[in-house]
Amino acid sequence: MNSPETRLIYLIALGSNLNFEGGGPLVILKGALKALEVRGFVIRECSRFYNTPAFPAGAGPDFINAAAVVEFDGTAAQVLAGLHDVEAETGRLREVRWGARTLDLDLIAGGAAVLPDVKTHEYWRDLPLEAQKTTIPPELILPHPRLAERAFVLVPLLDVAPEWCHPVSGQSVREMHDALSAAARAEVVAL
Ligand code: PH2
Ligand code: MG
Ligand code: MG
Repeated sequence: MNSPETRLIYLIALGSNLNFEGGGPLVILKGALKALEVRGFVIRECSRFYNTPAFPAGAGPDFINAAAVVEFDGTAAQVLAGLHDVEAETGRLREVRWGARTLDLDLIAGGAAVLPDVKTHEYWRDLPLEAQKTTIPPELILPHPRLAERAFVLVPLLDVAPEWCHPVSGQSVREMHDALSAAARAEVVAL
């Protein structure tokens, strides 16, 4: 079972770059936060909303991204199931990897947990970009293996969890954010 000081606090990244039932990405993300609350997630902090260019470049319309610190009385697998349910409610089809999506809820971290283990985490973290396009991890990897590379995750996270420390690298969100290029950070623009 989770221990209160670690596994009950989860970091979640939210993204959207398509409309759903007439609502744009901002409406979708706000609706997703409400839907998470209905499912028992306690939203401790939510970042500002940011306009971000799609990754990889040219992959589709700009995203709106945000990040939240949530409390949940359950395991990472249960959190992930809840995120997938909310995605499905919001019209999310399981589509092309990195393609456009109505709602993307990514589990970024669960306290200081490393899943499934440090060696496997490092394997996925160090996988070259080309291989990432064709291979998807068969199991949940936490923290999110691409966390340190993504301005559209780290800039919002800096709003809500600047002191959270990556359990493998030892770097804080602030340190990972500051290590991004100025150009990458500048692409993430608060609404
Ligand atoms: N999510 C992706 C792929 N590309 N690009 C941006 N800017 N924001 C995202 O949330 C995002 C992305 C796959 O999860
Ligand atoms: Mg994503
Ligand atoms: Mg996702």
